[in-house]
Amino acid sequence: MPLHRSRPWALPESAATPESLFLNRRSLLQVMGTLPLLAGAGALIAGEATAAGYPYPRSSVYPPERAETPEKLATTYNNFYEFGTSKSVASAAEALKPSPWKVTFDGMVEKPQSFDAEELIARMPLEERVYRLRCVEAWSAVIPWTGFPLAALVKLAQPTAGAKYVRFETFLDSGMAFGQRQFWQPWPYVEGVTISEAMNDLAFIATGAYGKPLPKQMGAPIRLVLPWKYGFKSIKSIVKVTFTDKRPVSYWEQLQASEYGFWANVNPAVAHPRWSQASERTLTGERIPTQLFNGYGPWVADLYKGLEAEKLYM
Ligand SMILES: Nc1nc2c(c(=O)[nH]1)N[C@H]1C(S)=C(S)[C@@H](COP(=O)(O)O)O[C@H]1N2
Ligand SMILES: [Mo]
Repeated sequence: MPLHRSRPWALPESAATPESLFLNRRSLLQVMGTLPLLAGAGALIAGEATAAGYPYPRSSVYPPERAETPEKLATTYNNFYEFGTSKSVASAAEALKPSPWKVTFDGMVEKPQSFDAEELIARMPLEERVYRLRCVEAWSAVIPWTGFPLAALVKLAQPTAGAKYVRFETFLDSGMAFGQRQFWQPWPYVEGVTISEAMNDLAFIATGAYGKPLPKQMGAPIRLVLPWKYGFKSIKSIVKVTFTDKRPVSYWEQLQASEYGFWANVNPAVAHPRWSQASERTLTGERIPTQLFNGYGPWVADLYKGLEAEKLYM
C-alpha cells in the first residue's frame, strides 16, 4: 500500500521476502496432493471455497493488452494491511477464514439483507475477465479474475432512489488479522464509489483469480476490482455493502486525506505528493508508461463529465 515511511508501520517495498513464505503454503498443498482422497477434505479444513465450476468462460470485452502476470508473482506480492504492511502477506493471510462468510446489504435499500457468500456467488453470472491493476505505489500487474459485475450486486441489493454512493467494508477481527491490532489505524478498511461508477460494467466483484476461488491474500471470498482506479480502491474480503447519500470516507483518506482521495482515478499526469505517477513497474520488472484511467478511458471517462472541479486523480 501507499508508503508512509515516516510512520512506524510503513515498510519499504524492499522488505518483501515473498518466496520463503509462499513455499510454506506450497509444500502444505503438495502434502495434501499426495493424499488424493483427503485433498477435498483438506480444502474444507483450510476453510477454502470449493473449485466447483472453475474455470468460467473468459470475456473478451476489455482487452488486457499486456501479458498476464504469472500466478506465482501475483499471489506472493500483495497489499493486505490486515495481515501486515509488507508485500509478503500470503502466509499471514492463511489465518483468514473465508467460509462461512456473511455479506450484509444495508443503508438506503428496500430491505436490509444478508447472504452467505457462497450462496450469493452461486446466484451470480460468473465469468473470467483479465484486468490491469495499477497500485498507487507505481507497481502493476495483469490478473485474470473470476466474478460478476458489481451492477448485478447493486440490483440484488435494491437501493432506494436517494442512494448516491456505495460504501464497502472489510471484516473487523483483530484476533484473526493481527494488523488490526494497530489501534491507531482506522479499521475496518472502508472504500466507496458513486452509484453510477458501481453501475458501470467495468466495476467487478471478484470471487476468483487464475481460474480458482480467490486465494486468501487476494481478498477471499469476495473483493472489489476497479481497474481504472488506483489499487487501494479495490477493497478485499467484503462483509458489508451500504447504500448511502453521504460520500464514504475511506481507510486511506482517514489516514492521509492530502494523499489519498475519494476518486483516485489513474492519471500519469497527476503526481502523488511524494512520487511521480508517469510510469509503473510491472511485477515482472519492466518499467512502462502509465495510461490515463489505466487505459480504460473509453469505458469510464464519461462518468467524470461535469466533475472537473473535483480532485479526480488522487
Ligand atoms: N481490505 C483491504 N483491501 C485492500 C488492501 C488492504 O490493505 N486491505 N490493499 C489495497 C491495495 S493498496 C491494493 S494495490 C490491492 C492489491 O490487491 P492484490 O494484493 O490482490 O494485488 O488491494 C487493495 N485492497
Ligand atoms: Mo495499492
